[in-house]
Amino acid sequence: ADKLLEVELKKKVVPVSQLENSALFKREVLSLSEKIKKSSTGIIAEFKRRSPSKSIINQDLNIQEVARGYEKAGVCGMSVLTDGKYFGGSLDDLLIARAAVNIPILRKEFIIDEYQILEAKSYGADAILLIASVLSKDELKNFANFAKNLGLDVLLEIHNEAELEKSVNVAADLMGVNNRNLKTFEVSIENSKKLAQKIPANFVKVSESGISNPAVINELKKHDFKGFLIGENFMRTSQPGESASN
Ligand code: IGP
Repeated sequence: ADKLLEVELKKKVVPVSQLENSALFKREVLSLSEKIKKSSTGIIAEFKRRSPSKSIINQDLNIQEVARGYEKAGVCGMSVLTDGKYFGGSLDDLLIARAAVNIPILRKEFIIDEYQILEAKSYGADAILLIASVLSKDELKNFANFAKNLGLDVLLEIHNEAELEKSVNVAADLMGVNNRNLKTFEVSIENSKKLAQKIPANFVKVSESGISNPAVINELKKHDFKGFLIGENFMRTSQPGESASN
């Protein structure tokens, strides 16, 4: 599992100038954090075909249909995995989702270079993920500023107190507590509850992974969580949108 966090940058195929000149790069970005603040449900629904911890989740789904289902269900945003190696996603998935819906979209990727942030915007994302366990404090700061300058929202993911300390001064909009340990794949909702009160109030709090029912969400709401990132629970079904509306 450790390999997951040894991230390699794929080739920079498209020149930066071309990314910056794309039509999607110039579109008006939708704010995920603002949407969540105004919402009473706070669901960010993920499109994830497979994962290193669960192997195949669902290979048969059409992303366009799933995206429309999620939008119809009234979710705050959609998370699209673009990592191919471990999650079976791609930038094409991002493009298809963008063309299908008009809700904020998060590019779910192991970001280790500014290039990927430019890419995110030019393929239609509204928000990016930065993972504290893969980046240094300076990288977190620089990448967050870079994304904010492009008008993108930043979801900063932490898993423990050391990562939280490293992240408090980063200009991110949302702070996500991953309930899954990316090294051991262990999942515990308690992790969100434990870290909640230590997260500064300027961040919209998001709980990520292993959320499987409304009771858990209600419990997390008591700990001031406003956003809930849910993948597998929706993706296991034949109609993720239907699951998201329940
Ligand atoms: C969704 P779940 O357990 O509902 O499928 O989890 C999401 O939190 C998870 O996919 C995730 C993730 C990540 C994936 C959280 N952080 C970082 C890849 C990289």
